Amino acid sequence: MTSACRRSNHPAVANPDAAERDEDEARGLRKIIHVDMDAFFASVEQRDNPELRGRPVAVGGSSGRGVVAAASYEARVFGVRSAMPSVTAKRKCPELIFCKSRFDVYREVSEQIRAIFREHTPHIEPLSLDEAYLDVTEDLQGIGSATRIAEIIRSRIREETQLTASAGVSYNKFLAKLASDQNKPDGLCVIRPGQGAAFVQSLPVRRFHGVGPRGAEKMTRLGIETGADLAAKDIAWLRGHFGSFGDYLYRAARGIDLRPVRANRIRKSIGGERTFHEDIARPDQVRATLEEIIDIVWDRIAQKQARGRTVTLKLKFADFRIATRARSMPRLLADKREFTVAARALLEDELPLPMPIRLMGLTLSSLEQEDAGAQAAEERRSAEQAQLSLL
Ligand code: DCP
Ligand code: CA
Ligand code: CA
Repeated sequence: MTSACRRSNHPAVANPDAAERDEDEARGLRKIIHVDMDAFFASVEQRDNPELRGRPVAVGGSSGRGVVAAASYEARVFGVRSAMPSVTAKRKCPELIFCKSRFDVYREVSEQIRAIFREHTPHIEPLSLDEAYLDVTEDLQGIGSATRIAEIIRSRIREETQLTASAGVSYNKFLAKLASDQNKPDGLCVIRPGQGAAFVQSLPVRRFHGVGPRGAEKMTRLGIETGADLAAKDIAWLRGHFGSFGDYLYRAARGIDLRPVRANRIRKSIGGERTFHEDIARPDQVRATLEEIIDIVWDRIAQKQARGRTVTLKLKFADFRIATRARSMPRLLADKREFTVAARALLEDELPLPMPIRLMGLTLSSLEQEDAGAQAAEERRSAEQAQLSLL
């Protein structure tokens, strides 16, 4: 379609010109790849059963209420799509062959492709079994060109799994995801700095990640069909109609996306609470309950290997009033004993209770990773500067 995105199925893509690359780096632009497997479940079934190759295949139940989970590209020619009732699919394509899903195999392939991603970067954000964002601004093998890395990954996936993947390369997640969809199946698309806004504005808004069919309908009602229509609206108008999603849309329409690739979503707190069948008030009962909650919550903390500085006790009284009491340490709590001491002290300060409680909860916050969060915010700010400089 647009000149921004040439089709390229060959591994031997030349590295982008070195001067151009240095310029991106000087601007502080990131290098993001989005990889997505082609007709994932259906391709796995075709791989494992040669009789299915080249034929229209649907993964899912063929019975009355079944739906199609995945359709092979041969089936798509007939209009068969994911989430379509199987009855409809059969009507559109009488030759359609139905296969049962085999999640253990899909999970295995998913693990194989993630291992390939890890050869290039630790910054991997999976969106589902068959796709992920990779930040290769600084790649582990020092290859330097995101386009080259995407081609290497695609050919490694083919080698290891006998399946094809498509990839999109750009300077943010939003554009990389649009790009991976552009030349499917077995395609690659690169959106270079300076091409993002024009690329986005040429597309129908239903292709934007996060818009969805309902969102697209609402936009049609508002007279918005393409990225260009969206770009014509000011931010106040977008916020008025879409709330905080309006901010995302405003930037997306200009090819700007500040979201970092997140290997693990940053957790702000970890905890648990319990609502009682009958309200409790007696100090011995309240203390015993606290001990149980300490055990449950500490298990979770240990499982996630979380470390934090703040312990918060939450009490909900019979009249539904909620009291929270927190205690912060100057350093990370070392172990369960310190957590217990803090929790008990918080409760003792509230005893005797002014009235019975219906709920008690405990959380640990000011977690270790929050510092990483502050760093990510800083990175976002400089990424915004860099992307704005393209406009
Ligand atoms: N899936 C599902 N139900 C849906 C959509 C998808 O069970 N409504 C499953 C089956 C797909 C897999 O998730 O194979 C990946 O979904 P994609 O949306 O990435 O679609 P495909 O990989 O099948 O096709 P494409 O080549 O368009 O990516
Ligand atoms: Ca896919
Ligand atoms: Ca997918």
